[in-house]
Formats: sequence, structure tokens, C-alpha cells
Amino acid sequence: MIVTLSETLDFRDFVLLDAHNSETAFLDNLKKRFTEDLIYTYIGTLLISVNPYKELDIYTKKQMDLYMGVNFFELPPHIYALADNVYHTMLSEANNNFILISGESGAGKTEASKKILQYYAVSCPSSTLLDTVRDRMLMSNPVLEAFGNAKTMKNDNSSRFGKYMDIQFDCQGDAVGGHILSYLLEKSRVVHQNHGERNFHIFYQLVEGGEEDLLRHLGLEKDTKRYKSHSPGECSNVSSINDKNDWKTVKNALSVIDFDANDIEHLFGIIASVLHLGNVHFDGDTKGYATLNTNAALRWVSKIEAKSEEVKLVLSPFTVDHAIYARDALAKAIYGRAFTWLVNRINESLENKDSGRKTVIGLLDIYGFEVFSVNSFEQFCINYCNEKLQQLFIQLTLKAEQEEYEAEGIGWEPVQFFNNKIICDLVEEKHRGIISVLDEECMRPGDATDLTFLDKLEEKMGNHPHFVTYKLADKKTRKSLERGDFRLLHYAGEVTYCVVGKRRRKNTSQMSVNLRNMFSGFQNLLFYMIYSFSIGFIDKNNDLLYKNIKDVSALGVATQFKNSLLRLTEILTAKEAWYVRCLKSNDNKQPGKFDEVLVRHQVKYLGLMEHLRVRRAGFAYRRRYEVFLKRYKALCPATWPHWKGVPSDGVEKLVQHLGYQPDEYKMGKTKIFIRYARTLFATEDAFEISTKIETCWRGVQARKER
Ligand code: AOV
Ligand code: MG
Repeated sequence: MIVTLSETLDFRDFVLLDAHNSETAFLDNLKKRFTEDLIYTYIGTLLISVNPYKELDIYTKKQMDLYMGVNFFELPPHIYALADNVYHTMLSEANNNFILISGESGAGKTEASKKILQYYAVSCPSSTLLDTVRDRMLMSNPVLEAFGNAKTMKNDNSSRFGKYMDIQFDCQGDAVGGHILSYLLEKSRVVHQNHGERNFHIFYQLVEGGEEDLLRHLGLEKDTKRYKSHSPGECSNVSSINDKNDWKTVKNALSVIDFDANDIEHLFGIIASVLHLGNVHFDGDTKGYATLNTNAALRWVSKIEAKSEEVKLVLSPFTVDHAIYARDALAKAIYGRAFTWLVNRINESLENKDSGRKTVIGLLDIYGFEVFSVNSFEQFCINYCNEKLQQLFIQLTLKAEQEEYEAEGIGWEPVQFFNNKIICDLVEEKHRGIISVLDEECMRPGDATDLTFLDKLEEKMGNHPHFVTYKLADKKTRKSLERGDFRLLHYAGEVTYCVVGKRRRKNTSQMSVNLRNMFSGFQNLLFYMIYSFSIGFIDKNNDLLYKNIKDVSALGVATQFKNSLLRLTEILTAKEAWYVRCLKSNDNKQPGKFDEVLVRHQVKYLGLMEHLRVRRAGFAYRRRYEVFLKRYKALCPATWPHWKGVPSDGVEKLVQHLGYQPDEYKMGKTKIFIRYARTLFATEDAFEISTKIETCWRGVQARKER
């Protein structure tokens, strides 16, 4: 298919436009396209997607076929075009790639990542053996979503864990395996949800959709309201969610991923035991200590595995509050471990044991930036993670891009941008950042409390321009703060974090020293629970169990998370990056509504205008001389079939032969830089035509010879 130049010069790629570079024009264009259900727009090869909140007829097999192997700019912008372009780059350059999908909560990241995976599943070459891998990869989604997603105030299917998935391809381009890394699951949701939110989907799916026999075996009733771990969210029914159907999907998916009946029984045993555990009730005795009477819920916990006598415990000398805390910690620990086991188990089923050379496409879909009326430790971690990804984006596009021009000796007027490194440092810097202070306070024996933690923060970072505590609140942001809160001025907006009673506890998680002592009173129950429900992810040796607990407590949760993000950044920077920036169209999940204020805010903080400026003033495309020459050498008699001289001279000959004007390109030290997409596009068209002519000519020759 050949498209004329005038057809390509529309608003679907901001870089192609010369005059429309104001923010208002940018938004007008997005809005105009959005109202026509054109949710995708490019800035060069970066894809912007605006959540339509309605089903569009653009994800059919026919659409996939349309985009397969077609030049990036030939067809209207689409997530399939990006997926296809990444795939072909990977194959032609034999390199590793990743797609960074970002945007705030509810912007459409998870949907985008699923569409990309579906595209590869349908469009890549296939064989019977590989069909299994591909089915498993696809089916890992509903399973992980069931256990790791939940309804929040922002999104009915909000990812409560971070996910990075490598899809591995062999040199023929067949998808041959995969691997998933998961990041910090929001375990606290198992025992508490804010009003209007839900626990993880799987709990409702099991209770609503589970077969009679299974529920009887697990001692569950078909009434989610009976389970205390589901309140005070109190919103088991959500119109956009069909738990019964989803249960069927998940059961089917588990069997595709090769979970046997035993695995499934254990897995749902755990889910049921977490539900029962939430119903375990403590009474206070005459001295105020917690007693755990024979309790129907606990009986079920022990009966599910039917391996033990009924458990009867008297917890002493812990108060009722402590006992509840320990119970919840246990529920979170069990669920967290089950989730880790699930990810490992899926990874086993996706593993490709063949040692042949593979290249990968990585998909990063994490929890988006979020601000609720009350924000606690989880939001702190999630928003910090988003700062890190924004920093990566800045590093790779705005910073590295401008540095590359300098390194290649290309004349360049720098484009200013806000670098959020200052906020990342505030959170993560060694010995000085918030996480370090948090760890210090958690590890400090004696009188450390949430308020001493806040005082330390005040002392260490009170002067930081992005940090506000209650003493300074009025001066810095003119908005007051409660004693017990602090505020961060994130790249994407202000967030007030509530510290008191939450943060430190959550950082030490379930495994603080005090708690460990408390667990010794709980020993039977803890050991029983983890021992009897262990399904391979915990050593069944009692000593090891305690060693395990001790190790976990040595590093704060936030520090572990920080380290895992550091490793993720290393994984990503070793690959070629592609970007999908998802925008939320409105805050009410309303189909077709474009809230200009909301979208403008996102365009601003995502740095899209700066990105466009760098792209427009700079060069849309760059290719190493060797790569450029290899692809297009047939277009010039001087370079065909081989160019024997220095590659840059060959490229110069080639582009002059093609009629490139001086303003269209620059020759760097190792690469050619092409200013406009249309230039490369025309070259690519010429290449396609020449390939077609050559194919025809070969056909004619062959017929003649016959
Ligand atoms: P998120 O992943 O970015 O939020 P999702 O991908 O879950 O957001 O999208 C939220 C909802 O928006 C989906 O459940 C769909 O209803 C709708 N939606 C998103 N993209 C599309 C699309 N391309 N077409 C139609 N509807 C769409 V979070 O995980 O909360 O950060 O943490
Ligand atoms: Mg998501």
C-alpha cells in the first residue's frame, strides 16, 4: 500500500506538524481525534492513548492482519502498529526491546499491555508446540488479574502489583517462552479496603462462582457479605464486574497453564483460609488479654486440609489489639506468599528450556500514580515507583536524546524540562532519603514511633522544595496539614501521606521483632497454617521458617522495593525502549467524555510537550550508518550490491542519490539523523517498491526460463 505525502500530513503524528506546537493546539488535536474515536496519536514513535471507556471496534483479527508487517506510518496510529514495529525492529536488528506503558491509575495501561500480548499471540508465526506457550502467556493475564487486581476508587480493575513480562522469541520470530517479574503486591488489601473498594477479585470469584462441592469442602457460603475481610469496603457488586463468569475464565486459565487438581485445591484452600481467618474473632479475658475460643472460622481453617486436630488456642499475654494485628499480619503473609508461588508456578509453565539464541520484548505494566482521600504506605510506594519510571523516561528521551546530539557533534539548542530526579533522591537517597529515615526508625530499639519518624523527616528534609510537614505546610503550599501527615510534591501532583499508625508498621510488615515474639504465642497456629498449606514455596522445616521470618525483617519493605526497582531499571536500560503514554479522559469512567483540565494536567506532567519539542527540533529518526546502508543500499547504483568504503560515505552517496535536502538530515559521528518522519517514510516506500519490482522481475525471469 502506498500512501501519498499529503495523506500522511495529518494530525496523527504531532512531529509532522510545523505550526501546531502550542499546548492548546496539542489538546485540540487530541480532543478532535478522541471525539471521532481516534484514541491513538503519535509523537514520532511514541504512542499516546486516551482511554475511551467504551469498547471500540478496532481490536479485531482483521485489524491485526491490517497492521502486520506494514510500515509504521502507513496506517492510522494504533497499539498494533507499535507492537508490530517493535517486533520487526527486534527481528531485523536482533536486539532486546521493551515497551514502557505508563499513565495514572485508570488510564489504560493494563488494557494496552493485554492488546500488545494478544497481537503477538495472533500475528507471530506458529507451530503446535508454540501454541501451548502462547495460550499460557495469554492465560497468565486473567489469573494474575484475579489474584493481583481489585476495584479501587480510581479503577474497577486496578493493578495492585507491578508487572514486567518478557516475551522471548527465537530467531525465526516465534514466541517461544516468557518470564514474569512481579513487584510489591498491595497485601494490606487482604485485611482492609477503603470505602467503595474491594478485596482482590479472586475472593469474590470463588464465593460467587465456586461450585457447590468446592465451597462445601472449603466451608464457604455463597454470600460475600459473610466475610469480614470484605468490609468496610462493602461493595461486593460492581456493575462492570461479573465474578461468576470471571471464575470460569480463571478456572479454565489455570488448567491451560497446567495447574493440576492438587495445585488448584491447595490454592483455593489458601484463599478460603484467608477468608476464614478474617472471621476469627478474639475476646478479652478478665485481665484484658486476648482469648481465642473455639471458633467456627478457625475450625474451618484447620479442617480444610483435614490433616490436624481441631485447633484451640489461648493467646496470652497479648491484648486483643495485638492479637488482631497478628491475625491480619498472618493473613497478609499467607496471601503474599501464595501470590509469589503463583507467579513462580506460571513462570515454570512459560519457561523455554531450549538454549538457542533468543531476543525479548519486555512489557512493563505497573500500578499508576494514585491519590486518594487517605494515602498511606502503599500509595507512597506506588507513587515512588511512578517517579522512577518518569525518571527513566526523562533519562532515555529528553536527557539522553539531547546528550546524543552533543556526542554525535550535531548542533543543538537545548530544550528545558523538569527533571524529577530531585524527587527520586528525596525518597531514595542513601542515608538521607525518606526510605532511609524510615528504616532507621523501624530498626531503632526503644521509643521510635510514627511521630518520631515524622520529626526526623522534618529535621532532615524540612527545607526540601518537594517535601512538606505540618509545621511548614502553610508556608510552602498554603494548605494546612494534620499532625501525623506529610506531603510530597510529586511530578504528577501533591499527595498527602498519612503516617500515624500505618507507615512504620507496614514497613516492618508482619515480621518485626515484637511481632515475632508475639508469633511465638501464636506458634501452633502460624506453624500449622503455613506448614499445612505450604505448597512448595516454604521450607517445611520449623527452624527454617523462623530463619525466614528473621531475614525478611532485616530489610524494610520500602528498601526491598527500592532495590527491586533499581534492578528493574538495570534490566530496562539494557534494552531498546518504546513508549505508550496512557491518558485518562475523565475521572468518572464515562464513555466518550474528554475532560480538558484533566488531560491538560497529564500532558503537562508527563512531559509530552517537551518530548514533542525535542522531537520536532531534533531528528525523528536515527540509524547507525551500517544499519541504514544495509537496508537501503539497493536504492543507489553506487552502493549496490556492496559498498566497499567507509559506511558514512556510502550513506552520504545514497541519500544524495535519493534527493535528501540539506535540512532533512545530519551526519553524526556514527549515525545518520533524519529530521522528518516523511523523509524516512518516502525512502521506505521506495525500498518497498524496489523490492516488489525485484520480486516481479525475478518472477518474469523464472517464467522465461521455464
Ligand atoms: P490502568 O491499568 O492504567 O490503571 P486499565 O488498563 O485497567 O487502567 O483501564 C481501566 C479501564 O478503562 C478498563 O477496565 C476499561 O474499562 C477502560 N479502558 C482502558 N483502555 C481501554 C481501551 N483501549 N478501550 C476500551 N476501554 C478501555 V491502574 O492498574 O489502576 O494504574 O493501577
Ligand atoms: Mg493496571
